[in-house]
Amino acid sequence: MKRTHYSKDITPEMNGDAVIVSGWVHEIRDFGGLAFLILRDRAGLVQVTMPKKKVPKEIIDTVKGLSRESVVSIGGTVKAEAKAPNGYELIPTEIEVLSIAETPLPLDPTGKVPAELDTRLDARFMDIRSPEVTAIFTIRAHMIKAVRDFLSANGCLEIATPKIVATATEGGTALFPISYFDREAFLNQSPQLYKQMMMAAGMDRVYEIGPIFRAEEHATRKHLNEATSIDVELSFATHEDAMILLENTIAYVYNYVKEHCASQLKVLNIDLQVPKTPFRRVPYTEAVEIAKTSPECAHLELGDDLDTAAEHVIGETIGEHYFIVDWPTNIRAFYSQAYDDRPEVCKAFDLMHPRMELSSGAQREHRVDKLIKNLEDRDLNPDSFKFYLDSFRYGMPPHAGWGLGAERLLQTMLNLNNVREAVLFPRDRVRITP
Ligand code: ATP
Ligand code: AMO
Repeated sequence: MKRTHYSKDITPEMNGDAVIVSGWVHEIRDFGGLAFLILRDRAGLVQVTMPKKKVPKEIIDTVKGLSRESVVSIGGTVKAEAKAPNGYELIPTEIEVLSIAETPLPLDPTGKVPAELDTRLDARFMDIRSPEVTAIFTIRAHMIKAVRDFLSANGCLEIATPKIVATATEGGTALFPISYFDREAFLNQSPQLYKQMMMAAGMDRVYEIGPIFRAEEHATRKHLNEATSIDVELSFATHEDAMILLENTIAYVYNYVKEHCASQLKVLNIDLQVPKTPFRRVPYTEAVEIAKTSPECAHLELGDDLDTAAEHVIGETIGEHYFIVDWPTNIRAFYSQAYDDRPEVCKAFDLMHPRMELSSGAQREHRVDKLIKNLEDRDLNPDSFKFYLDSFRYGMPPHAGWGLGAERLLQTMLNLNNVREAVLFPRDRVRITP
């Protein structure tokens, strides 16, 4: 039997048509003279209705012998029925049993028996069957497509850079060392050095959507050890150009998801509000002042990095997406460019959602002598960055860019409690399977 339709593609107007659907046994209800099988596919549910008088006994017996979550194909006739979930039901004429599910199930994919996130992640293949989780990953796929469409329409070329690398780029978060023949190597923390080298290569505007690895030791609701970064780098551009592209990317993604994922948003009970652009630019000094209005952040001093508590106070005060700009030079990465007339402040920015940081970026230091000084000021050895520095010696345009965490973008858009819910198979300190 070959599937003809997904559940959502069948409508009451198809009354009388013959169709074949395939999927999982979501539920069986038996009322003696009348039995129902609710079949679930990726797109939703189909009510298969079996009045004893109208449906062959073999089919009813087969259905009654099925365990929940078994896989079947069912052929039948569409019948318009206002009381059924999508305004139609299916009266079966054929059934093929493709896989019998063992019992008991590791999880209840109907969600009627709630489970802890850890239990869900242990049986992730089953967890993803639930309509809510299917909706999250359907939206994730659309979100990534929207990013690709938008960046490519804005003249960015997609690139792929190595994930096995020789150096750190993001001080602070630790590296994962790997065994690489007889040499020291690491998993990449960011495509930072490589996307910048593409500016020297003349690629002009590039983006990459790929994995980044961070050996974060702590367990939080917003840190993963393997995350997906959406990276952009733009030549002949300033940090302001980069921020404009970033806020427009966010707005485009929200609009796209609102338009293309209405049914998934409904499953998740989300009334998606598209953030208004331009986002407010809050200078770092003002951000510190806002944070210090809370006793929890009274200890904060100018020059400190903004911790999670400060992010929360500022986020609650501003209440929508915003940028923090003009950071102290010495707490930002070496590749950020300082203002020439006030070198203690740099052209770096963070894009914030009221709940957390979504993205970091900057105008980059493209003058090699100043870049080497930046490395030395941070006790980094320029020799370790030779391959990178060389690309600045023979014609490097001014450039700017950003890195945006895909999981945090999805987490904040769908108001997910834990960033792990935005990854199929999250990696954290304790989890490397499944
Ligand atoms: P960046 O690496 O650019 O700071 P981030 O988003 O990982 O980005 P934040 O989430 O803003 O950083 O957190 C700020 C700092 O606090 C980070 O160094 C982070 O690793 C650390 N941090 C966050 N939550 C915790 C926690 N619960 N325990 C310990 N450290 C934490
Ligand atoms: P940064 O280190 O701020 O900047 O990372 C950019 C964005 O990536 C996401 N992110 C994470 N998401 C989940 N778990 C993690 N452990 C994690 N670490 C980072 C966040 C963060 O805002 N090279 C710069 C970017 C640039 O300047 O272009 C960088 O990596 O959403």
